[in-house]
Amino acid sequence: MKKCSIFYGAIFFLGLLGGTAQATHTKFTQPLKLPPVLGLQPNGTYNFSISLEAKDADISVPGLSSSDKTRMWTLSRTGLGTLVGDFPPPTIRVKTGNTTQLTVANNLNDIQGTDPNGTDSSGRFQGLANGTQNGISGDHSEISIHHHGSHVAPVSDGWACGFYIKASGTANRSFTYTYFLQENDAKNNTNNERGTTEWYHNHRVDATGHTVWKGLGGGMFIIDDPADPQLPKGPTVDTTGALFTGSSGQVFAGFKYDVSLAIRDLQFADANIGGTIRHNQIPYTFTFEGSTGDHIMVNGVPQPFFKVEPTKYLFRILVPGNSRKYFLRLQQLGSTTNIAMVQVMQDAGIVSPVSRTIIPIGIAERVGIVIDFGPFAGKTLILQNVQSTRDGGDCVPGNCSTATSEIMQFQVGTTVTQQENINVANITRAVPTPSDLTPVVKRSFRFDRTPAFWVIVREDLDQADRIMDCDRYDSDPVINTAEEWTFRNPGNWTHSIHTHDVDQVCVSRNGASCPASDQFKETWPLAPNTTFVVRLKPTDFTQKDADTPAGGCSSSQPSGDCSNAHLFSTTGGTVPSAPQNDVVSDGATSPVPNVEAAGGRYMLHCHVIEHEDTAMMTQFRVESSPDGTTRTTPCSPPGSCTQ
Ligand SMILES: [Cu+2]
Repeated sequence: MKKCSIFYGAIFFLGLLGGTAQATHTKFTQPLKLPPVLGLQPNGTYNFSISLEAKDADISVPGLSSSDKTRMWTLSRTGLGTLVGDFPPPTIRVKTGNTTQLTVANNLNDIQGTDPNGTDSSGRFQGLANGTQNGISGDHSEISIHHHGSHVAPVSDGWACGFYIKASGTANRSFTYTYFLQENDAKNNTNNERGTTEWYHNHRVDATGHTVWKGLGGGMFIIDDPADPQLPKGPTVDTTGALFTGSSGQVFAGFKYDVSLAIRDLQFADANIGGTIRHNQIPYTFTFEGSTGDHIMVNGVPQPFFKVEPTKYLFRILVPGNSRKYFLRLQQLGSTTNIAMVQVMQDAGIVSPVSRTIIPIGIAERVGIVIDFGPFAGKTLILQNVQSTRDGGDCVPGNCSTATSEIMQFQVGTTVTQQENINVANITRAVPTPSDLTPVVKRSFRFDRTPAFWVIVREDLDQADRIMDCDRYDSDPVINTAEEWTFRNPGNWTHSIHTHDVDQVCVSRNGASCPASDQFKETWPLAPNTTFVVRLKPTDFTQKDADTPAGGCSSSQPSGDCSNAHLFSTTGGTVPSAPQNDVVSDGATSPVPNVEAAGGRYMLHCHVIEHEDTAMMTQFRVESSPDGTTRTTPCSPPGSCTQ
């Protein structure tokens, strides 16, 4: 097992030459743009490809001193052939129940040439290809793409510790992920995943922060749910929102009344790239509490305006940034009356509608909301970030500036292109209840911090602080067996707690019943002094072949290569004496893995990226039976295996 000393602090990839840019740009001066959409293919197996390339992003930051383009990491449509890449990355619309493959290629070095900070033969500025984070050595240009919210075989889960897609060499330059888009959630008889708003992002252990900051996070929407006809859709549009006719040069961007809003922040500054000072760059500054910027971007546009029609829109809102949380509120310009936003999607899928006026949304959470602009023809509405309602503890430097208090503007027109007879009140989609999942095992996790790490502690095991270790798994749920997990945050920082592979049903929050808006999720807003209790039932297996080999993560791994994976040292905490026992609800016990046991496969972690990068992750291995056995082949389709 590799050990590595770690230090934390502000590490800049690029020389930060100028002061940070002032957020003085005039808001609501640029139109919202829509990400390109992959997914026009007919029914059948969908195969999509995207390419990681360091390219200029089509970002214009009014008020900054130059027209220099912002160099980002883009997950671009393949064959784009231009200097400008896709930011945000393309939205992928996948049909529920249809096996879908996503091939991701890492072309960072191919695009950048041999000098990561030089210019290539086309004279393009390079930079950002490599670089390290947190002072950890190793190649941080390799990536692993997690389909967030998916129910998927481990090998396609985007493991943080392996199966890396590499930027150099000849091996492992691309990886094809397979998504079955099937799931049994106890109240969905189709066995297909519910329609919802999911997304995809890099998950490379230790070093995800700089890549998320640079742009690696796009939407992945599960469509063709039985409830879809009751949601706004409208005619097809291009990336400007104009009607899509398929003419040359137009890029398909989904549907007029079904709109993706990726809300994130960035900080712009001058930077030295290849010996040349370039403005409008985004050097990443690691901040232990969570990195933030003072510009709010929606789909890559700072505080945009969006021309809408006086009808109903579905907005799929995701927060693919590093750490900033938002408190969404909608008001008409000049009014203090809150306008209702009807939530029809939680993380795990379409649910019966819940009318809301304030919607807190943290990193990696998603909501689908329907806004009826019908009563506001000719008016102007503002989507605000109501910072005064924050739930304490997460107001970090840069997080409370006025520049971040308004997100975007809606300019409501007076005509409707396509009348739709939408009544979201007709959506009646039950979610599983706690009584559907009687737990056999209970586990409790405390999300805490030490001077050098954010940690996850199995409180029921009386563990000392535990540091994420790729070689270790801390929990061993059994297939088709319900468990109850408690997430407790005794600290003063808000976490976003994400469990891979399996959706969870809320049992209680701080001992009370769960809010109607937070019933069925996989990313939980764990505010300070908050305890969530959830239930879950895994239906996928860890594959034995994909386990970390006994003795440590090594290049002998058959399907991937985790030789460059950094394994956190345990210097930040102590390890418990083994074996310990899980507390089983009937009073019996079952053995849990030793800390040095073979590796796990699914992640439970905080999605504040800087917390995740400083060890706030734990692994669980889904076993075939209580004796600890695992399958050697994927369960295909998920949920169809019984052992
Ligand atoms: Cu956290």
